[in-house]
Amino acid sequence: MTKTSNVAELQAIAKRIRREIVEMITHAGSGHPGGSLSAVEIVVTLFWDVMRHDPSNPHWPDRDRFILSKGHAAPVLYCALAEWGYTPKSELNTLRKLGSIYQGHPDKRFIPALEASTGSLGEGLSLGIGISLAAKLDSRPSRAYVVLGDGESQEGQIWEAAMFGGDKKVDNLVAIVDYNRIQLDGFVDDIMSLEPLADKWRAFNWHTIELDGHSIPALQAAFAEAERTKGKPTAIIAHTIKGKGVSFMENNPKFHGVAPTEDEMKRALAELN
Ligand SMILES: Cc1ncc(C[n+]2csc(CCOP(=O)(O)OP(=O)(O)O)c2C)c(N)n1
Repeated sequence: MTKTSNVAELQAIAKRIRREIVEMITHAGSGHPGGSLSAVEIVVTLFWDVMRHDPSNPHWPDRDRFILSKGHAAPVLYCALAEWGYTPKSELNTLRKLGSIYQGHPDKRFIPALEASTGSLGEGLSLGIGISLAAKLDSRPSRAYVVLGDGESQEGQIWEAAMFGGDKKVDNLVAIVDYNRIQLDGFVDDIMSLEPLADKWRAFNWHTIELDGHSIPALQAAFAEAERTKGKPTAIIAHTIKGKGVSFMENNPKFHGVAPTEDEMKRALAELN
């Protein structure tokens, strides 16, 4: 696997990862397809283009760090780790099986290359802040990228971390909100709206960028802008579609936490060909 900034290549990788996500969750018979599919371009742009990392040296001290705070979207992270050779690709279809390294949520006990075990929502931004501040104290070039859910953003701990990160000027940290507008059992706006979300991050002293979270060029530009931004952490509000790429999953709250059937998998794979 090699890094690339070529948008067509990155889009092809994204499509392949979408197929892998659908297959592994179908084999598992349970899991979270919607929020895995919405975050594909974010994860692909980071792992294939933006982040400094080295699978032959997973604990390279100067590496950039990725934290999937919305840990239930583990399949998208597992695909990236497996494609890069951190973990075996041949075992992706053991997702959620007893003894598999691919547990329902990312678990460092099974995958030491993970930066954090996540799944208890609300914690990842705090972890990212600690990691980013430690890198600064050690004068290392590492940057940290934390992917948050919009439903997750209803957690109080996110805003405590946001306040701290803005005040302490943690400018080697980027929070990406996967704003797919659906949480566990419905639409965020019906349950508890986050709006005005970008203004909230700005008020906490974060450099804030809104974009289409499925646009790889927009993500590339935003990550570059974040790196140029000094004295503030960056929040990227990524407008996405839950279930992106599979017509009957798109914007459908049912596919938050329900696996496709065999028949649905076939239809999904046909669409993703
Ligand atoms: C602290 C905590 N409370 C509840 C849950 C159960 N849970 C799993 S996913 C989820 C909804 C998350 O919604 P969102 O952040 O919007 O994720 P996405 O739509 O991107 O999948 C909830 C409540 C959890 N994992 N952790």
